[in-house]
Amino acid sequence: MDEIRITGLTVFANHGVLPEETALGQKFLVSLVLRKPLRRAALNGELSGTVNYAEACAFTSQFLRGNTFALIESAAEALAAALLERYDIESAAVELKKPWAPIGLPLECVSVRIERSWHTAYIALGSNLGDREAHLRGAVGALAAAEGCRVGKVSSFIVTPPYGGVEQGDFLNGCLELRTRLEPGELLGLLHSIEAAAGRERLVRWGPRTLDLDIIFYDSLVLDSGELTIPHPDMANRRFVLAPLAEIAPYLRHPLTGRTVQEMLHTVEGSARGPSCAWMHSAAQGPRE
Ligand code: A4P
Ligand code: MG
Repeated sequence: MDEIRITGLTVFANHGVLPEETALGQKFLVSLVLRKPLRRAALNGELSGTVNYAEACAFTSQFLRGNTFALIESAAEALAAALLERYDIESAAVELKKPWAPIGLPLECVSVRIERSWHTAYIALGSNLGDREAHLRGAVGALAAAEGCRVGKVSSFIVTPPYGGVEQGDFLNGCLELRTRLEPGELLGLLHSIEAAAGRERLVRWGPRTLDLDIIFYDSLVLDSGELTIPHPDMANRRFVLAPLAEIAPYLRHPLTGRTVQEMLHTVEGSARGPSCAWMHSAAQGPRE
């Protein structure tokens, strides 16, 4: 990925754990690496297609002077988040050097360097209790309003029979594309809080719920932490996930099997075809089969 690099911007600011650091301030040196495709701007010569580095320097300087953090880690984290929100960039690396760190020993400088990015996640939504559509729409709204999240494509919502053997009402299911600065565990925490706000109770595994939000994909990450499995381990068997996902990302590939969403959907539909497969679609969309 192309990069815009800013090196050694000097800012006098008040970050530090010691009272004299916040009271008196000291010198910081900031270096940034902002990643985004630059070819189009390069060929058009249009400043709007790139990051105006003069403006980015002014913003960075103002941000670090206008806020006070005990840790340079926190200052770098907050600055990276602010840069990702402000500019149309894929990632921001921030290095913050403290050449005058008051440690009572001579040193050249102490520094932190972090890199933060936008990620693309796909979230499956499901509800089979209460006003199902209101629960799904509420979840889309809550994700759109959440810090560090931007909702992209949203599928239509489809009515599906319950999967998993528990006798319960039909589900309304959908999928959405989410651009997010959150790490996978943080995203799961956010999904749980949105489920809780919709009155979700965990009584029966695979049982009825006002709202279920599952992470299907997160970039091409493969993760099994015990608490979180990505890609969702059962997604390839679930038409209620694959059908809406195929509407918004048919050519997305499973990072382990290499199969596209559309291919997985065809397999599930092939194996489920028969008189017992009574898939229904939302009234808004009309019958599909
Ligand atoms: N967890 C692990 N990986 C993930 C992930 N990728 N995304 C953990 C989200 N959560 C993940 O989930 C249990 C735990 O799974 C979470 O705390 C998280 O740490 P849960 O939502 O609390 O419990 P659950 O939903 O009852 O179990 P599970 O296995 O998540 O069920 P699913 O997969 O959510 O399926 N039929 C139709 N037609 N439509 C549906 O939407 N949904 C289910 C539930 C069953 N049948 C359905 C539908
Ligand atoms: Mg779940």
